[in-house]
Amino acid sequence: MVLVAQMLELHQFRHSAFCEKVRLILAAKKLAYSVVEVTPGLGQLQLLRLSGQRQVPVLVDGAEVIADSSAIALYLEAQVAEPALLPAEPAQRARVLLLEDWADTALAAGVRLALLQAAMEDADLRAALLPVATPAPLRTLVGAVPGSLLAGLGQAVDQGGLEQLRHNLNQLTALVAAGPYLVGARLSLADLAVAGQLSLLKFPEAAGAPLAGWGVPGLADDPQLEPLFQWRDRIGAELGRP
Ligand SMILES: N[C@@H](CCC(=O)N[C@@H](CS)C(=O)NCC(=O)O)C(=O)O
Repeated sequence: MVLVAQMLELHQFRHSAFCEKVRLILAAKKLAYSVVEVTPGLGQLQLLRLSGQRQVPVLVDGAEVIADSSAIALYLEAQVAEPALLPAEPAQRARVLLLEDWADTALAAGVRLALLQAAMEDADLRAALLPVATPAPLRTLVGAVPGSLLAGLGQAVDQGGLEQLRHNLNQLTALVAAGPYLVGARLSLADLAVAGQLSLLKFPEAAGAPLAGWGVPGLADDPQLEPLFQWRDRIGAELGRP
């Protein structure tokens, strides 16, 4: 174990799939960390000074500042070997890295679309999804915007993208029916990247009230996809993050 600091620091938005991915990695490696909840706007300027960019997650390990969930995963893998989240065998490793990249890009884009559509129809959800550190007046304002005003945005919701998401979720369901992990016989970064994204389609208990247990209508309550969300819950429970 060659971490620099006694205690790692995770700069995050609570309801971010990329931050959930990093929290799952930290849990898998059994690493203690403290959380800095970033305030949208001002907090992101501080993040820019700290890390040279404005997005979360950012991990701080003493003088080491690492932005981007994939870079954080590689950093932690290099510093804390066990349990390995990247297989040593080259083809297995390649499968894991390809799936991670797919989860972070195509799956993430589909999940964002589905959540956007659900949020357009639900003012409470819009307010609940805001980063925890969002100032109360802004939270009220966002919650109060009538859904009808967002209808224009609705035009922008790409139905093809939603169809592709459903198709891909069906493929994932087939994969998790075939074995406990997406690649090989052990937990890997692929599982954690996918589980992180799924946590925005059906929020785990760890999301806290009011989002815990809430899911995107039409997906989270689809019986065909139930084994996939059960798989996500099992991965979370295995890491002590129900
Ligand atoms: N590729 C990045 C994506 C991170 C990302 O998209 N972060 C979002 C939150 S989920 C963010 O910070 N958005 C605020 C912004 O872009 O200003 C990763 O893997 O960490």
